[in-house]
Amino acid sequence: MTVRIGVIGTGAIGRDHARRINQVLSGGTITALSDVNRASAEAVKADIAPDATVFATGEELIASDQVNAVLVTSWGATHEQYVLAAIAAGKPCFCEKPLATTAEGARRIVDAEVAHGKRLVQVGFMRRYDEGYVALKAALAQTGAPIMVHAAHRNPTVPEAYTTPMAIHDTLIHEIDVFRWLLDDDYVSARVTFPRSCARTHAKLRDPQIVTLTTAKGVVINTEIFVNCHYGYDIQCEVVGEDGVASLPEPMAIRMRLNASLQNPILTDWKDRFVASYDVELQDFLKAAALGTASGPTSWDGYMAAVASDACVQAQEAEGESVAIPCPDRPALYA
Ligand code: NAI
Ligand code: ISE
Repeated sequence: MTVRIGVIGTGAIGRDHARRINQVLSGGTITALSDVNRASAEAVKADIAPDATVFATGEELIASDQVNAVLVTSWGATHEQYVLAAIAAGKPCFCEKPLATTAEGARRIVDAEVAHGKRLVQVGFMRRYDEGYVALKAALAQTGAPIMVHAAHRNPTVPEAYTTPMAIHDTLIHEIDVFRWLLDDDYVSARVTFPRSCARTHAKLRDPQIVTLTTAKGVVINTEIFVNCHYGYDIQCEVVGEDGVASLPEPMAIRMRLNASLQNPILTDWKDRFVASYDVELQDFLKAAALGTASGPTSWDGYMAAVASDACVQAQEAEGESVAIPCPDRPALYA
């Protein structure tokens, strides 16, 4: 069966996911597009999905019988309404991170999916599909029980509208999810400290910042978020265990001996860093959607990430103070 996909939000990642579904992956085709900026949806139709219908609203797209599954790739604050509409229509839905911009919003999605009684939602936490993180998780069997994690999430630059809390719910949210998965653990507290801000930032963005998360098993995770690092897109992670240390591999790159130096290029764009992971996560979505369900990161994972994100934003405001992170009971649907 070819899954007929409707895409809501055809900006950077919506366009890229539409491309991979129509040009790279198997089992899906883009039949519908919608964006509040209609010209953006029309441009994706012209460039990638000539047979797709452009709908005026996401709700009309979800209701259409041209669509059996939905990709929500609009701005984070609009995800909840579309995911809830997809669940109400009984259609599998891939939602980019964040599932919702507040824990309450993500909980409404969990409750709706539980009431539906079957998984319909996959959250776009693509790092769980990254070869490097998968290998790192496997290596933890040899390095022994984790004690500490040292990590960094560095972007060369971010748009002018990016503010201090976005470092958590737009950027750190990837680490928040991937460390829960990597360590098979949940968070109990968060603390944020700020070094002096770098010269390239602006008044509404304290950058960089250091987030310390403590897990239920007592692992302490330090993550640097530095979104004006200038030199490249760089994701680092080192897990210190009882018997050894395991590190996330660097992306494949050609090492050159050139001009009296040993050089190793560094990527500059998230699209390139995780290109293979996006392919694998969406192939997984298409496979499950063909069966009328979803696999991969769940609404519960999206909710738990939102709970931790909210606590981290509070910890930013309480600079240096520890903020507790609740750990609610997991519904049986996500066991
Ligand atoms: P973008 O700004 O390039 O595109 C978002 C699009 O959504 C725009 O075309 C905008 O007009 C449209 N839009 C906004 N509100 C809408 C609404 N109510 N209904 C329909 N369309 C609407 O943003 P980008 O970078 O593509 O990000 C989109 C989402 O994807 C965000 O949630 C972001 O966090 C996530 N993302 C995930 C990444 C990952 O690595 N997994 C990487 C980049 C983005
Ligand atoms: C962006 O939305 C992403 O998800 C990227 O993976 C992340 O590195 C960046 O900081 C976010 O703004």
